[in-house]
Amino acid sequence: MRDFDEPDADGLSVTAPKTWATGAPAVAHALKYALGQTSPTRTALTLLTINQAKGFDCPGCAWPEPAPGQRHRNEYCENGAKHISDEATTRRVTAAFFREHSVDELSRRSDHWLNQQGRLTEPMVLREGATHYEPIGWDEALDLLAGELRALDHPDEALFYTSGRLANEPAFLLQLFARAFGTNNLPDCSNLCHESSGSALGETLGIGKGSVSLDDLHDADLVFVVGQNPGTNHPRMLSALEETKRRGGRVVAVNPLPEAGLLRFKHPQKARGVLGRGTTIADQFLQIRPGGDLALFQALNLLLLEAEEKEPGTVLDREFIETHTTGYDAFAEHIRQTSWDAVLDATGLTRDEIEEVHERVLASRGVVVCWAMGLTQHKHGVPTIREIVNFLLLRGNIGRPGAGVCPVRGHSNVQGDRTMGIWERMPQPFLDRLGREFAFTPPTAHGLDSVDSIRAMRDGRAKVFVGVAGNFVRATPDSDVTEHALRTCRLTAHISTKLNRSHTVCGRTALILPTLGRSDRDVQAGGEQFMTVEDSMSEVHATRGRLAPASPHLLSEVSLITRLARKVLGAEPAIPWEEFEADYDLVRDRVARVVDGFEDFNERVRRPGGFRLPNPVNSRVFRTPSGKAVFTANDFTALRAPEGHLVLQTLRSHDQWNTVPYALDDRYRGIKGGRRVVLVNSADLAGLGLADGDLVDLVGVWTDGTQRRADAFRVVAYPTPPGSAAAYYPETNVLVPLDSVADISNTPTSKSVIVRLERAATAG
Ligand SMILES: Nc1nc2c(c(=O)[nH]1)N[C@H]1C(S)=C(S)[C@@H](COP(=O)(O)OP(=O)(O)OC[C@H]3O[C@@H](n4cnc5c(=O)[nH]c(N)nc54)[C@H](O)[C@@H]3O)O[C@H]1N2
Ligand SMILES: Nc1nc2c(c(=O)[nH]1)N[C@H]1C(S)=C(S)[C@@H](COP(=O)(O)OP(=O)(O)OC[C@H]3O[C@@H](n4cnc5c(=O)[nH]c(N)nc54)[C@H](O)[C@@H]3O)O[C@H]1N2
Ligand SMILES: [Mo]
Repeated sequence: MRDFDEPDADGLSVTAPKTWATGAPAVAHALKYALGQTSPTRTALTLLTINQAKGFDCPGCAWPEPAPGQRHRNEYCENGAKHISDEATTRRVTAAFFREHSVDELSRRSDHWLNQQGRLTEPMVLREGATHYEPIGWDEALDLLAGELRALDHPDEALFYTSGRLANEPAFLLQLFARAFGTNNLPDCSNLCHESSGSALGETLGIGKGSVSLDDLHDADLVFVVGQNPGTNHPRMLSALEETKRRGGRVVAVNPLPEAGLLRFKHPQKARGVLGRGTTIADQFLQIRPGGDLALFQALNLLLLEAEEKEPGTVLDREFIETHTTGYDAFAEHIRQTSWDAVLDATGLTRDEIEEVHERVLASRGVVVCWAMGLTQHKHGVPTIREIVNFLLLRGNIGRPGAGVCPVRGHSNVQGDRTMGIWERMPQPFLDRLGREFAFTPPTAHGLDSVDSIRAMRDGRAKVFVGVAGNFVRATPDSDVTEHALRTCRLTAHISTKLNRSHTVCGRTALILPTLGRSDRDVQAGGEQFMTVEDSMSEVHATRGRLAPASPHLLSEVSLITRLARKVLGAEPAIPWEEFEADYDLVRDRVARVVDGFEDFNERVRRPGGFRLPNPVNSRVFRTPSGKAVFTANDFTALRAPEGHLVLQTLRSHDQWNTVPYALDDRYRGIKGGRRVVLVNSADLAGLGLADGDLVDLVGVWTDGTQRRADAFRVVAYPTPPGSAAAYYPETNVLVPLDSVADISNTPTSKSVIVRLERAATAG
């Protein structure tokens, strides 16, 4: 499928990829984007309060802030600044805009164009059979949605999708509402993101979260950065790694692409960073084949076992293994079967490279492994992360300073949303506490995750879709199938700040319910409110918007959810929705009683910097059935495309935030002015009879014989490992089959799509 009205590849220019990230140009880029969206005063007001103790949490990513006294005046990055300017924009989407543009026309606009129209300003409805959205009052809009929800044969015919933009208070209320209504159908962006991490860590360590703090990272002797592009997606992580290195730690980066930020970093807030060569981040860079990480860690584990055999008692932490783990014997036996030929084939690395990493491990006491989508979005994502846990357990690198697991989260509050109960399979003890607190019996059957929600809509089992933040249609795989699924709904409703494609792929009736953003001031009957978030390292703190709301007609997410709940459930003395809307402290009081680790929530979150949730793993308490950390035996296979095909990964450019491209450049990779590019190494191109600059269609092939097509991509010769390619998400989501998911976690395999390149019939 040709992707809407994306500009043609003609405007595109390609130069050599960069070998360093951040630095002075980054700040200039951020300011340029900010001033293109809003006024200098608003720019100053927003950028100066991002991530400051009394300001708002940067919605750019989930990387933690240093303790209040140690923050930079500008504790944000280029991309966070772009992100916040995008929300603080002075551009507006009004009723007149919707009169002018039909839904059909809007559905043919690009993601970039839709986002550039500005902030949504008033509730809109697309009535059955209509061609255009029209204004609707808040009361009528919520009545309409409540009426459709009440008319369902069963609450499980409703879906409540959320994205990690949602703060804790509305997240808690949303899951409470869904469960009081009678369903656990709470699919979220985490299903598409770090679900594999949650599955693997929950099973092996008893909690699906990372264990390290910023201090642990600084103090580590060795940090692995695996399957992650921090220069673009977590720029502030580079400052942390710079500190690790300053203290003598070492960094090993594992990635199929030589990403700029992994190689060298120039700190934008320090003079030497702006002027100098910057810090070399990776002491060792392993250009691994896609999907090869499980084999790599298995080989490292084999080397550790062999080293221990040679010098017993010097390599493994025997005492830790004995006291705190189970499954070691079966694991060790399995590891001893590892074949080096198979490892080298799967990883594309040399044995020397792997031995060098092994030497670094032996020389290091504290080891931290960080990872993101390069691991989770593969078929074997869960076993890969389990193998990383094995690797850390062997030397007792769990539950002591300077060591541990660090899944680097994406959305600023994606971790908090889970803590608040946004999960289709929340554990029974949580449901019991929730039910006791609010005097009802929550449903116990597991709900639908994101992929299963698409199947349910497709098959007519789900009929009302409510999206709270996010852009479901563009975040999910198999775009044609997903769009069709949404169009079969009786009603689709989106609580959003900005226009996106999900608003244009509508059920029989559709609602746009515009809401306040992070940077907007939130005033309720009980006065000015703040909300709270939890970052990637379990730090919980307040976030408070400072700007006048984008429009006087906006409702906060809390208002929207509580008002909807009242309309659907009626007056319910056990759940004081109206009081919750007036005063978010009252919501936090309830969170304190339902959610582990939130005692005295209101008091503690008002302290500068907030508080850190306890992670039992750090006291070597493992909430697994055996009460111990679990060694697992995992099998790897080499990820290979058939002859004439490539393994395609779908990733982010530097100028996008998830489904929303802010601009059409990817500076560090040398791409300018276009997004329809496919990066392939020169040897593969030669073998395929193609050359840099050619125009091709990407044709996805799937095991059931079905094919999927994304048209008109410019070929860019790029140092990808043999047999693999890369292109941007969401333009390539159309190629990811709905049934191509990670084992156990059900996460789409966005980093391994089998494609072939067909010369495009016509240029442009
Ligand atoms: N500016 C900006 N910041 C963001 C986001 C954004 O869109 N823009 N999104 C946020 C969100 S929600 C998330 S989840 C994170 C995502 O952060 P990342 O995970 O860094 O995002 P991706 O662009 O998907 O990059 C995946 C990386 O994994 C590598 N990779 C792919 N396959 C493999 C593999 O098999 N093995 C290994 N070792 N590496 C592999 C890719 O080459 C790439 O460097 O970023 C968050 N921060
Ligand atoms: N092929 C492929 N697909 C992927 C990925 C990939 O790497 N490859 N990555 C996956 C990952 S990691 C993720 S996390 C998902 C992301 O999926 P989502 O979280 O669903 O998508 P976003 O692009 O973050 O959503 C952007 C929209 O959120 C709304 N929004 C922004 N701020 C707010 C707010 O404060 N409140 C409300 N109510 N709305 C707001 C705006 O209307 C905006 O248009 O995509 C996934 N999809
Ligand atoms: Mo994500």
